[in-house]
This record gives sequence, structure tokens and C-alpha cells, in this order.
Amino acid sequence: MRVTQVDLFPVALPLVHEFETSSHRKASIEHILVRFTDESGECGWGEIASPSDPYYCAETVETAQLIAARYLRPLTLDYEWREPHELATRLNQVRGHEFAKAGFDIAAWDLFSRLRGVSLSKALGGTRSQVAAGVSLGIEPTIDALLGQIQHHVDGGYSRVKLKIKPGWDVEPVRAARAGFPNVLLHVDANGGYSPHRSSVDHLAKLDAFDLAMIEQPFAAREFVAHANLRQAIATPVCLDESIVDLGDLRTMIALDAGTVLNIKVSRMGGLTAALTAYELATAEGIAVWCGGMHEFGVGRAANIALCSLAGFDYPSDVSGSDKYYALDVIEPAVVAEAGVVQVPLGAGIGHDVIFSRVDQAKAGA
Ligand code: OSB
Ligand code: MG
Repeated sequence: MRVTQVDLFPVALPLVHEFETSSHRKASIEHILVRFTDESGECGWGEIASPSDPYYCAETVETAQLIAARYLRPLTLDYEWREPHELATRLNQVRGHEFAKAGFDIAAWDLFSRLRGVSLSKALGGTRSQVAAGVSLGIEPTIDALLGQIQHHVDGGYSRVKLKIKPGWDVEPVRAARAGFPNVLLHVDANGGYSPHRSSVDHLAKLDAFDLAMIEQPFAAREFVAHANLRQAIATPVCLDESIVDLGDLRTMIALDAGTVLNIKVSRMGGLTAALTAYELATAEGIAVWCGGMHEFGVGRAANIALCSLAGFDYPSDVSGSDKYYALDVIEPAVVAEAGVVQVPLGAGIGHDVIFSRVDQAKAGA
């Protein structure tokens, strides 16, 4: 097939609840929706879920827009391909810029599965009709406010809660969360906020007391050795997020035994094609996998949900209902989580319709 038109739509939506990590705080999200149109007039949608600012990774919404318009769009237009991995290989001429590439790869998978009349889940090899959903909660001004947030989401049926931590906001909030919610599956995510020294290892070892499912990315992305040292020193499993951008990173993680869990993010790895390859290697090597999120709108979230429908995504993923993030998502029907479970759509492609009037209304900068 041949994509004859690529449209980029920057969209900004306010978050229902402000979100703070070890690096920054945000009240709204700006992503770029990607629309492919092929020669038959069929469309495929993708989402570039790059953070606006370079605090999670080096990409920003502006770099993503530039790379998409100047390099990825011309590489996509009028290129003949049969399967999404062919386009992904072509786009990999561009080094880095995984978030930008992910938006194009998701659009290719959506178009590909729509043309075949199958769901994205089925096209990817998914076998589950529903996936386990958790929530990721930011740093709050007080421990009471955090407990209120946990209560709200436990009341909403979620059985797994991830808490953001940073130096100065770790042992005490986690102790309070565990005391208040003895049966909730809990894990923590530091977004690389700790310095890679022995004192951090000793400090983080205190979290072993709280029966956490894992500690996610305590050190900076390239600190594989620090993660390997931590993994030796604590009982809580170590999970990597920012460290794993490509298969080479995953091989380093495995070789150094730098963690036992992988947070596969479609966006961070450059798309569904790359995520699938990482999934295959990780599961073959006994690394547990689950799917992380980047506060995606419904398009990117649908791609994440489809990925979670593959065997092995047992631990609940960061695929919450649309209402956890946005009052009005860009898709219909909205993503719904009930009793901690999201149904995998059966319709062709991502299985949701993009509501163009909402995309237009939420145009970034408008
Ligand atoms: O580290 O997983 C992360 C959001 C923005 C940047 C980094 C992360 C996150 C999340 C959100 O945790 C997860 C979600 O989309 O629900
Ligand atoms: Mg993370």
C-alpha cells in the first residue's frame, strides 16, 4: 500500500488532575495526532506522545513536529509497503526521535489492520479480550492528598497503584500508602531522580519494608551499572523505563542483570513494531513485561491497550480509563476501566473513532 497524505494535528487537552514527577509538574498535555490516508481513501491514526518539555527524554513537542514534518513525512509519502515493519525500517534511517517515529508507526498499524478488517490487537497477535489496568499517581502537596487520590482510584476499581517518588518524597508517603491500603498492588517510579551512589542504594533499600511490586527507574537512563548494583542490594524487583529505548539497551539490561522487569512503552521505543520486538526478546529472556503510558489521548492509549492484549502482559499496565486523564477524550467510545479491567476493542484498527471536531477544537496554540 501507499500513503498519499500525512496530516499532523497538534492537540492540547487539560489534565483532569495535575501530575507531578521527580522532574516536573504539568496541568495539560500537548501531543500530535498523525493521520495517514492511503490511495483508497482509508485512514490510519497515530499519536506522537512526546512530552512538551525535555524532562523525561530529549524529545519535545517542537522537535517531534520538526522531525515529523521534515523527515518522517517525506519518507512515508509514496513509499510502497505491505507490512508496518517495512515502513518502520525505512523511518529508522532517522536516528533517535522515537516518540515522533512511534506516531507514524501506530498510524501504519491502524491503517494496516483497518484495511484487513481486523482489530489492532489481532493484527499484533493479541490473545486477550480484556487487559488489567492500573493507575499512575503523581507527587501530591501532602500525604493526605496522596491518600485521597489513592482512595479515589481504589474506589474506581483499580487494584494496582503506581506512586511517583523523588528524594524527600519516598519512604514516608509509601509507608502511609501501604498502611492505608494493605491489599493494593503498589509500585513506585522515580523517573531517574536519585543520584547513582551507594547512599541512594542504602536509602532505597528502606522501601523493601512495604511489599512493593517493583521500583521503576530510580537512576538516570544510562546508569545501567547503578541499576545492576541496586538490583543486587534490594529484594524489591527493579524495573527499567527511560533506560530502554532500543533492543541494544534491552540486551545491556539483560547482560548486566540491571533489572527483572521491563516497562514497555510504545512511544519511548519508537512504536508498536519496536515494542513487539522488545516484547519477544524480554519474554524469551524471562524479563517480566507490562505497558507504560505517557498520558496518551485515546489514539495512543488504544495502541497501548492492543499491545497489552498479548500473552505475558500479566502485571496491570498504565492503561487507565479516559476519565482518569481527560474530561473529553478525542475518541469515541472513550476508554473505560471497570473493576480494574479495560476491554480490548473488537472493531477494525484501533477500534475507536477519532472525533475530528474535538481534534479541531483542541488545536494546540488556538
Ligand atoms: O514514567 O511512566 C512514566 C507520564 C509521563 C512521563 C513519564 C511517565 C508517566 C506516567 C503516566 O507514569 C502513566 C500513564 O499514562 O498513565
Ligand atoms: Mg516510568
